Amino acid sequence: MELVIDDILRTVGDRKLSHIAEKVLEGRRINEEEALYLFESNELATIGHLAEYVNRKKNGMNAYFIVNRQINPTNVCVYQCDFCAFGVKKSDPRAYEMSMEEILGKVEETYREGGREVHIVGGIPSHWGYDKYLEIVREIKKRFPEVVVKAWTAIEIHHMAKISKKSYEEVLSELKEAGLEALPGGGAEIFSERARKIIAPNKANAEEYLEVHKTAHRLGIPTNVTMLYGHVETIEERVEHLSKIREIQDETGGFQVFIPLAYWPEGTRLGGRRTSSIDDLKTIAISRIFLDNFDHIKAYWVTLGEKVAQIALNFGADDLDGTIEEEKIVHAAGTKSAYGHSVDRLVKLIKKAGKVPVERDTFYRVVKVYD
Ligand code: V47
Repeated sequence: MELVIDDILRTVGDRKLSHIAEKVLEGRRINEEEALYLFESNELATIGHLAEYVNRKKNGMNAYFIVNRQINPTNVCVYQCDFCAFGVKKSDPRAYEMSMEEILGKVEETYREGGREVHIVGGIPSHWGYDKYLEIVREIKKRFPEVVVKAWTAIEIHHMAKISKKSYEEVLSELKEAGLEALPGGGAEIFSERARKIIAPNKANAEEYLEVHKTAHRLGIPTNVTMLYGHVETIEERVEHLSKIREIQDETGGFQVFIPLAYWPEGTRLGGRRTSSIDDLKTIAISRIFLDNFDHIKAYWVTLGEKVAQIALNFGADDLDGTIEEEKIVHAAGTKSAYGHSVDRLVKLIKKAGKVPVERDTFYRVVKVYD
């Protein structure tokens, strides 16, 4: 690590950045204004070094992945958010809905291949009752008790509460009883009311999303949290998003990992452009530096692409997500990454990035080290 510190101090050319670097190296928290300064800075290498310094103190040379599968039971969605190319109306020729047998068949495939987790999220169809969400969790857990069910975003939980006229606490307790063990981080998008009004005006707002997560933490359900960036949000709104997350983590400690999600525009009503790799790496690195109370930052290879994800593992990220098998949401919006990866491929990607591949479970317990 000495070498990294020397490099950082040698390359810092401006006084403000130098002051921020000192704070980070001393393990002190940076404030919103300093995070903003980093976003506005072009000193990408310095920011990356600092982020990697923080990451190595937390995770050493480990880079994590999980053998998992994403299952999206339906793409029918009442919300029709402008940034999303996955959700469609029921009448759309692309609309699909998986039967329970199909869902269980996918879980079985994953289980036979050593899968530890199923990550289940989908569209929100108006014809599904609350029981449907409970039944999917219950049936999977009944047939495959060893598989961890990480299911339903805060948006889906909010919807379930609305249609069942129950509180978040009741819904989450009943899902936990049925076998749900963790919540994925999807649906956060960007917390800013201004930007949310443009990209996702109809679904649960930031307060509701965060209240679901806080309730889950109180009930002992760990959750992940995301930020969709690169659409209409400003840099200030990104920092505000990170700040809200850090505040809640201080209160509850229930977030396992932060996942910045780069926006893909193809096939969306919102349109726009792809993020640059410089923006992707900066966002990962600043997240790592700012979120000092998070253990893990995920470089989601689906949105970043495999190459940038590898670089991100040296810019503060310590996790690639997993084998996934069949990613559908970001592929609908044009990502050119694979739909899934074999364990061999993920191990190679991590080794070539200079890190030690570590297979983990949903809760970041080590399953196998590929030394
Ligand atoms: O909430 C939708 C995003 C998310 C687009 O918790 C898009 O471990 C880019 O949340 N371009 C779902 N992104 C994926 C997600 C996730 C993925 C991996 C791991 C975890 C975890 C969570 O995908 C949505 C939305 O923010 N998304 N459309 C798009 N056009």
